Amino acid sequence: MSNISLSSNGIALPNIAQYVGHLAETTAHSASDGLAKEHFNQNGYLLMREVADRDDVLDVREAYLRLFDRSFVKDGDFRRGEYSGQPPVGLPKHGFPGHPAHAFVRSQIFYDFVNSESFQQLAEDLLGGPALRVRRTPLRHFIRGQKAASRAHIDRTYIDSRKDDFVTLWIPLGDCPIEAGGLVYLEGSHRDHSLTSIKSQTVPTDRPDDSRPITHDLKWMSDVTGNRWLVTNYRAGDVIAHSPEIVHASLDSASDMMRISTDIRFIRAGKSCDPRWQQDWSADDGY
Ligand SMILES: O=C(O)CCC(=O)C(=O)O
Repeated sequence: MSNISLSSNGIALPNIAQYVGHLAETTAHSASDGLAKEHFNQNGYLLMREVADRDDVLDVREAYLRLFDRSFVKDGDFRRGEYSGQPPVGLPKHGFPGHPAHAFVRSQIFYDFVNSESFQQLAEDLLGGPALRVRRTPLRHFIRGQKAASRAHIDRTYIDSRKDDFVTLWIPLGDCPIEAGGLVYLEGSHRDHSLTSIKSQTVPTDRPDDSRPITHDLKWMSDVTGNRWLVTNYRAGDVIAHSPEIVHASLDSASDMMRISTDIRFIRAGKSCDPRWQQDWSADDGY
């Protein structure tokens, strides 16, 4: 593991083998063969490279960033999308009505991207049959220095569904090296039934009034479970599918390369979908 310092929500995660490992990846570009599916069932995730066309992904990144002032991106390069060091001024909070992310998840280019055949096929291969895309599709955007990241959680706490009926595809919209703060997974946690009892312990949390995240302290989580956090350098075109049961979180962004991503969910056709997730995402919707 390279020598970079890692943290999540401002709390250090020691970058040593006791706490951090690499996500396994498959060479498959689809999950139609049994091996990829076996990998998913065994690991709780499936990391695949070059599932989406790199240029298509960068088109989406660029179209989103073009909704901001040119001064926000280094050298005015919206496609690369490095942070210039000048935060946008006068905008509502990320994803609230009036913020570019709120408009963007309602745009044609975003709809076309998230409705790509390759994502649909991947979800159907993993679910083993026809699936429907869940409409609420967040657009995440993290900038270096914010000390803000996704807390350790499982998806089933946020969306009401049976675990076998539902899959999430996390898609970086651009290159996302480890230091840019991509998604990290707690190894083996989809099979760890002691996790529910963890919630009854005294758990460090920076959100005492919100019972959905497990904790913001990834080192603590690793210490109590004995499991490592798995990381990777994501590239534009990669997709990682994960089970609703696996614990995941994200790291703080410490890179000029802004972390922009989306997470698409699919539910097995014929199964009821959490009604709160049937509208376009708005960061103030509270779900
Ligand atoms: O991108 C993030 O930081 C969170 C995404 C997430 O939790 C998910 O895809 O389930």
